[in-house]
Amino acid sequence: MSLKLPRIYPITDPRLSCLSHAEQVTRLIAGGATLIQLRDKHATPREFYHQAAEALNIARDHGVRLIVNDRVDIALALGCDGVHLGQTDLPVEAARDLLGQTAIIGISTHNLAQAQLATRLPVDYIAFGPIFGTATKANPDPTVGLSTLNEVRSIVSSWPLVAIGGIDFANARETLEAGADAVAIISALVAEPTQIKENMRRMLLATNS
Ligand code: 3NM
Repeated sequence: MSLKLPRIYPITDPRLSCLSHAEQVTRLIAGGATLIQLRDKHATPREFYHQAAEALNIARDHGVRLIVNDRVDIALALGCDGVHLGQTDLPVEAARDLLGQTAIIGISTHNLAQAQLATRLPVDYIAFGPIFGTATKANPDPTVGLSTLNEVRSIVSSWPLVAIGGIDFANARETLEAGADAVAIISALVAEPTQIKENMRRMLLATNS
């Protein structure tokens, strides 16, 4: 069965927010998040494991699904709901073999060819970006814009499609209207730690059609 994505897909960032993954997850859930990705480009695997375990306890208490960025081993060890893989991570097929059929597996794509290729992989959603300029990701691919997102929408037909990169209060709605099923967001939600709950709540309201 095809994955039903919530329209707002928040991603944690401990450096940007100065908060633990668990604390960000708590605040995002309070604001209405139902699917959250843990992303950590700096912690050691052991530290990320412990932080993800803490975050998963909170998510489980609230019936919220948790996806781990890059680390299939951590998702598997903890029994998280899935992984989000980049173009240089473990192959999707290998992750599927390890995590099983019920795990949610998403893949990042950055151009039309990658998006096309992703439709032949055992993934549950395809992410595409960066749609707009972003300072959150190191060495981002070239910005693709809404018209390319719209092209990807037709290439991937009914595949669940996540737009990512530079999405904020000003452009989230038009990004969904350009064909994304969900928008994945870091800085506009978590950069200001005291506003995470309110930002999540406002983002849901701003995109309510
Ligand atoms: N992946 P923000 S852009 C993690 O293009 C990530 O695949 C991207 O952060 C991609 O919402 C990006 O702060 C950064 O722009 C998203």
